[in-house]
Amino acid sequence: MPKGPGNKSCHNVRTDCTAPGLRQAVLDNLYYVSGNTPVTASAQDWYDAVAYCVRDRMLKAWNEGIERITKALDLRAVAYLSAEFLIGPQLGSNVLALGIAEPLREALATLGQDLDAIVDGEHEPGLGNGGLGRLAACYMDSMATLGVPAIGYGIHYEFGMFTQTIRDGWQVEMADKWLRQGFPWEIVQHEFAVEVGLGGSTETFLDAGGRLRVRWNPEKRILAVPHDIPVIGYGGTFCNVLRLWSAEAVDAFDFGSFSSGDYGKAVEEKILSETISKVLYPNDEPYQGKVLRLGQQYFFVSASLRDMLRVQQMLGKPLDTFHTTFAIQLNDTHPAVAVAELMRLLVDGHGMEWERAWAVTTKCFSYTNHTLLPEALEKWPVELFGGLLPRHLEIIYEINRRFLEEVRAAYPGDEGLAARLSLIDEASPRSVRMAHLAVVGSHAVNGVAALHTELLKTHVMQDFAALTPQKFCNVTNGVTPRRFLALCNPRLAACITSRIGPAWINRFEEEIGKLEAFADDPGFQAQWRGIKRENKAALSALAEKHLGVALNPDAVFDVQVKRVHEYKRQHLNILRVIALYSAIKRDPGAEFSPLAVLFGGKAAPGYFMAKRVIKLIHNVAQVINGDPDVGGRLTVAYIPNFNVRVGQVVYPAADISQQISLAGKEASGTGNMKFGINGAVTMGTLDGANVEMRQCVGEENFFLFGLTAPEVVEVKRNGYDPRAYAATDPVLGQALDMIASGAFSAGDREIFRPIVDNLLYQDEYMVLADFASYMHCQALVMEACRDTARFTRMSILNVARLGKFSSDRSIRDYCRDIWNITPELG
Ligand code: OAK
Repeated sequence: MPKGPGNKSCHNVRTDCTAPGLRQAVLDNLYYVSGNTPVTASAQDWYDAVAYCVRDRMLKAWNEGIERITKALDLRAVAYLSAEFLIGPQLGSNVLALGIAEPLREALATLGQDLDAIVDGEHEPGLGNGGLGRLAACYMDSMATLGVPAIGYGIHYEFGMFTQTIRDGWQVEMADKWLRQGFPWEIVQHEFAVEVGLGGSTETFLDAGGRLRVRWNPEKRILAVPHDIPVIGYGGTFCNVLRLWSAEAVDAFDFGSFSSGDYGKAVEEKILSETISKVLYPNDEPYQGKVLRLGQQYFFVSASLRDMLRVQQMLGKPLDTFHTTFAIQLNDTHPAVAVAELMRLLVDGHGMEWERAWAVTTKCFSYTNHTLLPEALEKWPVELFGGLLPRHLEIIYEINRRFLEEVRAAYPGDEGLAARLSLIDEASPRSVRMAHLAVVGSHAVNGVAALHTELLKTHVMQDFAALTPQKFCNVTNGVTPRRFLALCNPRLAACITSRIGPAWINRFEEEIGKLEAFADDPGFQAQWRGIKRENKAALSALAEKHLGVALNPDAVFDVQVKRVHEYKRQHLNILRVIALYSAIKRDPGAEFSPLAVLFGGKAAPGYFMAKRVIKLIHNVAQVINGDPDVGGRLTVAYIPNFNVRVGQVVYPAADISQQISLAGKEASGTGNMKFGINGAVTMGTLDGANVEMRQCVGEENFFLFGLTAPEVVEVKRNGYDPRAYAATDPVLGQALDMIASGAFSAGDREIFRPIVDNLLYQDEYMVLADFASYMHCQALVMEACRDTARFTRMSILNVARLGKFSSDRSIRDYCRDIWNITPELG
């Protein structure tokens, strides 16, 4: 018998989905892709072999998808432009989409391998910071599931989001080398690489027809190389592509320098060019001076638009119908320079008249805003912008000139209005307002939750909304029920399916409500609680392994996982924990139902206050977890390196979801939805999508506290004085005193002074104002948790009534209200 992957001939080794066929395919890959046998294979080899086996089975739908976009003349595809796609681990979700989990599990078992262990071992690509990037990935999933032709365009960062480790309670960042072991899901498409210019100058010239034209002579050119990742819809028949660009040198090697002995200079060009896609910027930091970031944005936007124009030309369609081929969605302002770039490509590159080019451009683009925080609105100093993109600055000036002419015609004499609407902020240093460019260049602008859209229209973009009210609309965010329920919570998924059938997986909004009929069924309730307990035990095992902290699966799991930011108010949460601890200390014998308070999330590396809050949480955890008076009834843990993979273990285990941002600050939130569809009950403010979630689940199934957005404005207008709250609320005063006096820092009164002082003397996010209401709410939560049947009913109803928050619904909204596209699969 010949040595090899086995002696059975298998002609369909790349397509067969039976257990024997999959077994053969895995062995084949092991042998021919990584040069191994089951005896020599490492865990990574097994992963690769399984991943390639699964990828093979996606390629039929993949090739049909590419043909669909490049052949159909009457098809409009979405081009989703986003600087971040936080796609998470790929193996499990692709197996789910193809429906091959069971035969694959069986096949691997015959080889002594465990599918779940292989899935769990995947190192995820961290190509996003948080909400915005993960939303883009959920939308890619939904577009593929609904049959909406789409290409996601983004950046193939060499280093994604940093890995967070904790040393002595402090966050320490480590580089994320996600590509070190290769990434089996991507296909590099060198033939579609394009050159992108940067810097240099512009000149005018007369073309053959005697027209004055402008030419940009870039100082530098960088090669953009596409890396394609298939995004397959649930059911496995429809596949879209995520195309991520990496930067390479046009000439990787300068032989002139090499032959004259300057070896360093010979590769200098390569190193400089590659820096463009080197690293993902952590958000929550000021934008000043980040010329590389603007370079990144332009780099991927230019390559993507040129890719789309290539498709347009391949289809043989005239350029002035470009908008009928692509609906281009700007995911926040990071890709907003696309407005100027498309104008440049059409006007300078193809000689189109300005007015025609502008009509095409505005019909193509639409813009989603994802933040109300003024510091997160991108502005680029004119000097920096013009240095890197001289032609684009000229184009933006011309767009602005024409736009302000219209404004002045509509509102004669109102120079204040013109200044407020201008694409250029004239305050020193003069800067380009990217949100204004995005609004002016788009036919639709949306916020991501009803409250957020309302606040955009009445505050942040008030003048634009008055000028062009028809442009503004709301599309409330959603999350994919495939990854965030079916995949991450298989026990609950099976339980739901056993009662209402499996259609909820791709018809969540329509089907999940059927669960409501079982909300009071004692048998179903017991099953529901049993599953939650098993999920808590799984999370406990993880905490035990990584943190050495034992979590009691019979405790209420109360969880806040998200980026650490003052507006999200992790410090309000820890003040609550301190107050509960004080109550136990005051009367250790009193009844206290076991409570595990869990945190997780990364702080931007340069965000001083957020990093100190992480340290405070750790120090408080150490004191409480080690106090014999507490006796394990209250436990605090910080789950390190929160990412998609960790989220998939955390969401299913939560009883209570903490969504406690100051009203008016969180655009939507999506973690709130992920917790909710896994049966956690929200303790939250009327902020972002919480408002709509509460409407859906019913106010009796949501723990509300805190000021409303209008009250926040009102209290601030009257002169907010946080010290007054500390002085009049003894529980709050004591919690602050404990931190200040060093009770959680071995007597060190300095380490947390910045937090306490900030709360007492500034408190921009009104932690102290909401504290009493939060504590009152906490008492109601504890009371509800003690009534098992009541709480289980609340949990079931949260799942049953959150159908709206499927990203499938969001994508249908975009299709109907913004893109004018009909999903092919319903
Ligand atoms: C990141 C950088 C700049 C602007 C916004 C963000 C961002 O991540 N925003 C978040 O987007 C999510 C998806 O829409 C929302 O759910 C979050 O509320 C919002 O903070």
